[in-house]
Order: sequence, then C-alpha cells, then structure tokens
Amino acid sequence: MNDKKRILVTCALPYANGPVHIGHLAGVYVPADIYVRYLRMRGKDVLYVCGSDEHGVPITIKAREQGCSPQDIVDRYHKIIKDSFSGLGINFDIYGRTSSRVHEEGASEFFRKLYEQGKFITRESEQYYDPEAKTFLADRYIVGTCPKCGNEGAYGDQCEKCGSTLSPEELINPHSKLSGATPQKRKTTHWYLPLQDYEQWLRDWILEGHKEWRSNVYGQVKSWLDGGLQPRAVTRDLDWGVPVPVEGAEGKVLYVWFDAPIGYISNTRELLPQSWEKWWKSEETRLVHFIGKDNIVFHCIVFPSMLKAYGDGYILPDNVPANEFLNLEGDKISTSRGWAVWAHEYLEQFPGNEDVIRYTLTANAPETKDNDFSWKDFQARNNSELVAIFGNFVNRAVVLTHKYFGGKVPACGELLDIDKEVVAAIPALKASMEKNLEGYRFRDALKDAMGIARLGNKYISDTEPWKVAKTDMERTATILNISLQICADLSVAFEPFTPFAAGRLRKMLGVELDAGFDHRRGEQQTVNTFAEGEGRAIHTVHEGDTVSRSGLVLDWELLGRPQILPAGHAIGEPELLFEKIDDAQIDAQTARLEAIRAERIAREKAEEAKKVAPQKEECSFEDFEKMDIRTATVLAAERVPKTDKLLKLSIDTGIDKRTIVSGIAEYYAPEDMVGKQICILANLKPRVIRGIESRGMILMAKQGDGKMRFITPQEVLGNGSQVG
Ligand code: B3M
Ligand code: ZN
Repeated sequence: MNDKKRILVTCALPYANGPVHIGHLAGVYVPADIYVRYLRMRGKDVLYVCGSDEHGVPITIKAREQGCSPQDIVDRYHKIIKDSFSGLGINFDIYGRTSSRVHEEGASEFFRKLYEQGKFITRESEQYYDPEAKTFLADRYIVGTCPKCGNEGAYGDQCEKCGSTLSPEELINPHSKLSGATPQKRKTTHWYLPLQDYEQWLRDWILEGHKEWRSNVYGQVKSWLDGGLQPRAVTRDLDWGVPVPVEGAEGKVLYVWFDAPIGYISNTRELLPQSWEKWWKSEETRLVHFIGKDNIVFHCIVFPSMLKAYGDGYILPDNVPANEFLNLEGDKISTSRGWAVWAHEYLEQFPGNEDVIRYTLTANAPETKDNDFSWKDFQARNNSELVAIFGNFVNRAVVLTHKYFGGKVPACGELLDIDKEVVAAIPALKASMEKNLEGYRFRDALKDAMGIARLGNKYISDTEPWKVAKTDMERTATILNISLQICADLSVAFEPFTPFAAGRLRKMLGVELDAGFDHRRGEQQTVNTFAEGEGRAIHTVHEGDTVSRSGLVLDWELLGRPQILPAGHAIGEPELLFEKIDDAQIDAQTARLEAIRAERIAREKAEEAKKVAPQKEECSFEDFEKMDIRTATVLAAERVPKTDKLLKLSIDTGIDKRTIVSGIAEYYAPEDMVGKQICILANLKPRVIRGIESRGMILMAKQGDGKMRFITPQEVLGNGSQVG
C-alpha cells in the first residue's frame, strides 16, 4: 500500500444542538472509524480529528426555546455527542469544540489575514431587523404563513411542512420569532468571499485532477461550478459566534460555515501545538474529509477556496468520500420530529452491542444512494450473521479445542483438499478488503470480512470435528488448527468494523493486536494493544521506545498467512462474541417509533383542522335570496351501492318528501342519520347521481382537515322552516 507519510482524517463537526443519531453515524463517523483503524493496522501514521460545531442560528433558536444560553446548549450536547462516539469505539485523537479559545483565536486570525490581504469583498444588503428585540434576524428567525401550503409556522428560509424553500418576502404575515414584531428591512454590510474567482482553479483541481472521487461528490461539484459560483457571505448579524475581528464589525460574527471548517485546524493545533503544521501544510500529508452529502459544497468548494486564498502551504483534500442519507423505517430521519435512533439512547438500551449497530450501519451504508435502517434488519444482521455465522464458528472452534486439546492449538497434520481450499481462499478476501477499504467501499469490505467468517463456519460444519474425534484425533487436530487460524484472521479482519468483538476474540485467542500508531495529547506516538471490550490502548509507549510484549502480537500483514497461531499456543476460555437480540427488544423500539409517528400524524391533523379556507368572492343580497334553505328531517338512509362516499337519504322537507344523494358516507353511517333534523338547499336544480335523482343538497360544515358535520337548528323546528 503506497501512501504518503501521514494521513489526516477529519469528520464533519456535528452541530452541538442535539445528539447524534444513526444517520450521522452511517453517513460519516462509522466509515471514518473503519478507515482509520484499517490504516493504523497497516502501520500508517494517522491523525483523526473531529469536534463539536457550536455556532450557527439553530443553536441560538434552541437556547431561546429552552430559556438558556447558547453556551448551555453546546455544553450539554458537546458532552452527549463526545460520550456517544467514545461509547461506540469511535476514538478520535481529539474531539474539540468551536467555542474553544483555541478555535476563536484560529478562526479570527484566519479571517483577519484574508481581510488584510484584500481577499474579501464587502456588500451592503438589506437585512430584516426586529425593532423590539433590537437585533437583525436570520431568515430562520422570521416566521409566517407558507404561501404554498398555508402552514402558519413556516420559517423565512423553509417551510418544514411542505418542504418549500422560501424567502422572508414570500411569507404571509411575517413576524419575528423573538418578539413577534413585524420585521423591518435595515441596511447592513457584510464581507463576502468571491468564490467566482476560484472557479477555474476548482475546475482544474477537482474536475480535472480528481476524476476518481465518488460520482455523487464529483457530480455535485460539477453542477455547482457549471451553475456559476457567487460571492458567499462569511459574516452574519448575530450575537453568538466568533466575533468579526475588524473595526466596524460590532454585532457581527463569522458565518458558521466559514468558522466551522477552520475548526479542523484549531482542533489539530489544540492536540499538537508544536507539530500541527506538518499535518496541514506538508505535501507529505494526505487529507481526507468524511462528510454527509449536504456538506459537499462546503468541503469541496468553500473551504478549499478559503485555504487557497489564505495560501501559506495549506494542503487540500485528497478525497471527500461523502455518503448519501440513511432513512429510518422508510421515513427521512428528522431531529425536529424526533424520528431518529439516538446514539446515546442506543448505548443505554443495547449495552454490549456497540458492534452490532456499527456492523448494521456499515452493511446498509448509504455509500452511493440513500438507504434505510429497520429494526427488523438490525435484529436479522445480528442473529443471522454475527451470532449464527461469526460467533457460532468461533465458539465451536474454541470449545472443541478445550474439549479435545486442553485449550492449546493442536498440531496441524497432513492437509486434505478441503483444508487447502479454505486456507487458499483467505488471501484473496484480504486483498479484496484492502482494495475496498482503500477505495472507501466499506460495505463491500465488510462483505469480504464476513466472507472469511462464512468460510470458517462452512469449513467446520463440513469437516465435523466432533464426529471425526470419535475415530481420528490427528485429523481432528488439523481441522481445529485450521479453524483457529481462521479465528485469528477474523480477530484482525473485524478490528475496523466490530472492534469490541475483535478485542474479545483476541483475548480468547491469547493474542494482541499491533494497531499501528495513533496520537494522543502531547504528541506521543503509541503502539496500541487493544484491551478486551474497550477498543482503547491499554498501554502507551513513547516514540522510539522498544515495545515489550507478553503475548503473541498479530498485525495486518499476518492476516491470511498460514499458521499464525503456533501449535501449543494456549487459548483463553470460550465466551460468546455476540448475543441474540430477541423480538421483545425490537418490538419495544418499533413501538416507540410508531408512537412518534402516530403523534406526528395527530399533530398534523390538528394543524390541518385549524386551517381556514380563504373567503369566497363577495355576493349580493339578491344572490343570497335566490337560495331557499329549509329545515328537514331524515326519514330513511342507505348506502349507494358500489360507492364508499354516498348516502341516499329520504327526507321530509315540510314541503314534500324527497330523495337527496349526499357525499357524507365517510362521516355518517346510514342509521346515524335517521331522525336527524338537518338543513337543506331545497331549490337546487335536481341532479341524477349514480342513477338516482337527487333534489336538493344537505348543508355541511367542512373543517380544515376535511372533517364534515351536518348543520342542525339549535332546537328542533318544524320541517320546512326557512333558513335566512
Ligand atoms: N456542522 C454538520 C451538518 O451540516 C456541520 C458540519 C461542519 S464540518 C466543518 O450537519
Ligand atoms: Zn408549506
């Protein structure tokens, strides 16, 4: 694997205005963790950087909603997010935050240098201002009625109900979310990065230089460039963020998407104050950004243009393997609607199953198109693959080795064809894993790793050592020797995907893993040996130390080689690598989601019900006088055959007895109508409906959600009473 000396891997900085959910994990963090663990096993010097993105309007909105400060919000969620990653074995070298002092200094310095070099343009624009709260309003802070669907809670940038992209000017009755006041337009000046100046350079760098990038990324960049780049604002009128560090910028902060990517650099500086520049400004470093597809423009166009503008030798990403989106039970994951599986709740509800969510999200990773997560599939992946194949194979090999050979690796005798085939198949799977992992195809790489488990499970099932042991212990020894070699292969192959189980398997086999170097604070170079079940370094050595080890150390190079576990090597006691997940656990999760879905539908119906149709065109009193509205009583009622909306009603109008066909069958059963006094438009021209002559129309009140009820006088009057 030829590569640069160092690899810098960044993950999109999650907004600290809520927990992370499985969509974030599948889109960004699990694939990145797989990639880093693999590179480290290949002995690569990898720096793994992430942190909370703590600025931006959504955080200030959440703070207002909860009556606390933005800092309270980010402090709460920074911790929840950081603990979630750690709990899932996603061990960044640093998980920083953009509200840190280091970041504020770094982002300010970055802006100031571009400002002093004249890389910005300024523009005066009109911005909405809240005269009562005395602050400018971001579009999100302006609410009103959506012109498209009538939703009264539409935002100035988007209607969450019908999904329309809006501008504040389009809103009906726009008002400030802060004070309710009507927003006023005020002039304000902002700084802009003229992205159009970098268009040709971006074309050369990406469209010519990185044709190997994923088609979803390459395609989105191309369409942005073909659409023509516009100047992009890098400052905002907000009181939460990195203050704009120049004269005349009171009340302005850096736009969150200007400051957040600089967070990657700040976090690196925080971790490696003396040597961060060798990661960001050296051609010996390869930079990879892991992000979701909604962040492509910022990581492929805006941030690279910022780095280009800044100069000073900043490197550019070698690849940006953006994933598509993950849906949940067929619906879009939505933080605002609570339609999500939260990482921290998963860890609470499925303790000891950290690997299962990693495995399932990788197996269903939305690498080239949106994909879906279902709890049933999660259960099947665990029970039918991890338990029934991977775990079952390991358990049989280890238990039988204890049963027949006292827990020591038995000697390998003469190999039969079946042995040679299984041994020969593993190097090819390893080579395919390498190609897929280095090509950011993690779903396919996982299939390769699972292919090794399937090989082992089939091998032990086909050779049946528990039967052979009755007559030929030498053959049994060979079968279990081969089986244990495959277990050792699995303990390396699955390290990137299921690090906790891989750690437990290594403990069972009495081996450790040389997981390559990773960086901790203080620039120590460590050679990790992973403890069972924690996926963390159990001891650290300093650069240049000789590593003394007690046990047998495996590494990536050994995977697939014959006899990596020497005969006589003692193995540990068997333990189940994975536990079955039962229906009750899954039912509880699907019930939780069903309740959320039902609550959303009820809420939407209630909102629909409140909707009021606009008043019709004015009419004259004479127009009204033409209508002859009377009270009437229903004598009989029946459904109209072959329809589900129509009732045929026989009514006494006081003038006569007649039939009216009415579209109320969805709201009333025939028997509910008999005896009721209703109001009818008596002089409506007769119409034949489904072969029935209908003389008149029942007056119905129809609510916003379509619900209908007939109109009846406050007390029973004589039939034929005139309504006016
Ligand atoms: N905070 C994540 C998002 O758009 C955004 C990423 C910043 S990476 C510099 O959900
Ligand atoms: Zn709408």
